[in-house]
Amino acid sequence: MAIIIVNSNPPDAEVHIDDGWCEGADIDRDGRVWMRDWLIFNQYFSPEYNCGIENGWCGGADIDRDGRVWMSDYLIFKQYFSPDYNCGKIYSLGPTNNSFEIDPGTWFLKVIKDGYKDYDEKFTIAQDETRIFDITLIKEGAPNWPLILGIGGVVLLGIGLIGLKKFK
Ligand SMILES: [Ca+2]
Ligand SMILES: [Ca+2]
Repeated sequence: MAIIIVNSNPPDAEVHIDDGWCEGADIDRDGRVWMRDWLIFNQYFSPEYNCGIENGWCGGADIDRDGRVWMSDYLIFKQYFSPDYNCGKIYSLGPTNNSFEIDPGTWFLKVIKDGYKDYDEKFTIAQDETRIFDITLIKEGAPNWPLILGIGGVVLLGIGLIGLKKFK
């Protein structure tokens, strides 16, 4: 086993880990990598570095968490693109300011508290390793998501899908 110690400020947040949700390509975590994920992915697809914890890694579209949604993310995304439900599950561990035993491997840590942005971090932990996370949660601000996806978004989706087919 491995051990993670998760502290948060403010305390009393919920700690979840998941097994990667198809390496993070299942952006909306519904169990498959499909149209809704593509919409989110497409919205952030850009060579600019502007993703981080403060914007939830561009809504999760920055799959490899390197700060931008670009080719390295696209390669992971297209690998899992399928209408089948075959992505992972979430494990609820308990409240923060605790230690938890987990299996070694690569995990996504999520710390959730009402009124605060979800904290999200990918980590890899070895057998018998102990890792400490000291997390400062950020207050919820303006909504992350545009409320309306305009016609432009639909057109981009169409172009994107044609592009995806070509690459497949
Ligand atoms: Ca999905
Ligand atoms: Ca990336």
